[in-house]
Amino acid sequence: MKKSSKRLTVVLGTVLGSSLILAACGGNGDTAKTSGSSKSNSEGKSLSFRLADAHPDNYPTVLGDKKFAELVNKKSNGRIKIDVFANGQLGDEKSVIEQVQLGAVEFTRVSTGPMAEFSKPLGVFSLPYIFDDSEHEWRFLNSDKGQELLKGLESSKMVGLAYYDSGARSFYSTKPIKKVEDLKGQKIRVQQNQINIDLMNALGANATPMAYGEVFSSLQTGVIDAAENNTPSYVSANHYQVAKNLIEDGHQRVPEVVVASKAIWDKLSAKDKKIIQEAAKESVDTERKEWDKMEKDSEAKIKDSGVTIVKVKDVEPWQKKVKPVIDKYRADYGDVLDAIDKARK
Ligand code: BDP
Repeated sequence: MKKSSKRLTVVLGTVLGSSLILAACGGNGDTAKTSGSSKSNSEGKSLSFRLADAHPDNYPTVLGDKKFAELVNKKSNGRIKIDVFANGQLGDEKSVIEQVQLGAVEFTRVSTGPMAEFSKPLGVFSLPYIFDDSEHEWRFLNSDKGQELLKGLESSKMVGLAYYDSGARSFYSTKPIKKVEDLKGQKIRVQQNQINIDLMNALGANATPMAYGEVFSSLQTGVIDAAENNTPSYVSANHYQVAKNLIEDGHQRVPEVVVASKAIWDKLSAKDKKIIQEAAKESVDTERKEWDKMEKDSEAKIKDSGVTIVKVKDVEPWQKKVKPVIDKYRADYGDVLDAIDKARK
């Protein structure tokens, strides 16, 4: 390890917790807090890792993370422990991704929205109206091409373990929105990537990229007029209490990913890698079931709380407006878009 990067990791370790200091002292193959013999990989050692998630404790992704941690613990007979840090305790998604790249945080569950700035191929999920519904999306995610995108994270110092569900995103505002034209001139918070900025420009709106944790107060104080997300986030982050106009256009389906730090991964034994990979895949079922439940609960809560809901029956005028965005990115994502088309029944 180069001297400068070692110093950076040690500083981060001091700030973020003791497990990282051991990671910085690597070289003998130790990862995070380890004990046991000093073999050149993780074989037989006790390991303790952290997983970061932006959502609160009862949110589907966090319940998925916890299932993942539980399965890893069980499959390793208690030898590998993963502590889930929910509520953005370890930082916003962008900074957590950077920490994962450094190996300072070992695992995270993040949205492919901010991930797109770190692994360009994942930007495809920020393109508008590319999936018909959840079934279409999952057929693609489970296809060879979908899995290839997960694998592609390795060139960005991460290992993609699984996709989690995140439904469809729609707009909500402090101002009335009845049709696509009403978005014109509104200041809309978006996830931090360039495609989202282009998307808002195409709609005649002003894009304001910012971290998820800042959206509630920004809506409340009028820094932004609007935002967009799935209904479980709209409810659990309390955005529905301040932005009371929801228009269900479902412009994006931006899946979540569970990733490991490649710096840590490379030090694991083949057996431990297998345990972790299998556990992540098996946890998807829990997350998806919890997702379906929370989507229904959120819809009910929104209805009961005086939110004005407009359901978009015909998305064609919306698709027309955002076509320049697809045209701009078709060259970059042509093969993936073709695979997405093929995943249509
Ligand atoms: C939610 C994702 C979360 C993102 C958030 C956002 O689950 O990971 O942080 O959107 O809009 O749907 O940034």
